Amino acid sequence: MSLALLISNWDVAAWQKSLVQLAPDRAFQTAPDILHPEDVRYALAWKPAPGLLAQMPNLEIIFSLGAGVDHIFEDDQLPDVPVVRIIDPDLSVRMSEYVVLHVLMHHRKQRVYDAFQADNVWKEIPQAAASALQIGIMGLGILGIDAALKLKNLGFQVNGWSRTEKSVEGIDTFFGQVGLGAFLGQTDILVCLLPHTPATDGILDLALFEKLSHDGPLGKPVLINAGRGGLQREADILKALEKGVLGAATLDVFETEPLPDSSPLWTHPNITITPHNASASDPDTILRNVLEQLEVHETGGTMANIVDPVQGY
Ligand code: NDP
Ligand code: OXD
Repeated sequence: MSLALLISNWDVAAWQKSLVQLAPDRAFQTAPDILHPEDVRYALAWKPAPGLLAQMPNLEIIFSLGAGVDHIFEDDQLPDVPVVRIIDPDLSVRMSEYVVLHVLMHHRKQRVYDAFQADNVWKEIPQAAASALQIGIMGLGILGIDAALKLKNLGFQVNGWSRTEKSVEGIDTFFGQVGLGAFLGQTDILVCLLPHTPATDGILDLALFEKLSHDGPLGKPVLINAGRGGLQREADILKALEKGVLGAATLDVFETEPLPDSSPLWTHPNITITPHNASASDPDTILRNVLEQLEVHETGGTMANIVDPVQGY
């Protein structure tokens, strides 16, 4: 019985090398060469080809090689086996680095200074205190809470929004549809760390941007989305920037990835783009996490981080 590495869009060779080093005694097959699907007991997946998992009759567990599981639940032939996701300090630290970097970039107006430097301009512009800025984290889960606490430590006012009620010391929390309007109204920089599910699909649209605070120290609100591309309506982001409903955006994730060459997002002066690398999955770290979970499972224990298929995250 073997493992299967089902990976698209990442460097498969790095994962194979790491798996051989960390688990030399475990046989594994790698997509697309799954020659013996009946041998596969555990699938280690990142964006597996739709329908592939259904071809494995003895599959027991699907491990997502990242925090998100939308890439697995999108498969309409998904076998009825547990899906386990990654919760690991390495993912949280990397994501918080990204969030802090981009919040500070907008707060300290770094893109303006980059433009000044290109023209040899020595000029200082007024700078608000961090404590004057309200950062709203949409998705107060494992990654959202870590980022929220780090931003709080830097002196920002931090709010968080989740599906169910949450209490996090030092953070003002809001939840559900009833809490969304008040949360947005107190947000100068919106950081989205939501999962992509049917309930959150396209949530980042013009109507939502219009509810953000428009009288904060930055003049216009800013969007940072490192959750998933399916959360955002890119035409609405462009419209919001054009109308002055948003002042700027940092986007790590896109409706179509890789972002097509023809996308107007690439050249917009107020958009910062990164290639879905806000919190990259490091093969050694992630595979260690998976192998520890397998050890628990195979010795009769209960694995952690099993995803609720009803909520889809
Ligand atoms: P969690 O499941 O720990 O947190 C998700 C949060 O979103 C929870 O607070 C949850 O609410 C909230 N949420 C979910 N659905 C809704 C809803 N309908 N309305 C309001 N709130 C909702 O996930 P993680 O923090 O580990 O990861 C979050 C996402 O980040 C991943 O799903 C993935 O898409 C993305 N990600 C992106 C990466 C990148 O490199 N760009 C890397 C890693 C992850 P509640 O607390 O009530 O359950
Ligand atoms: C993840 C990701 O979900 O890298 O972990 O996007």
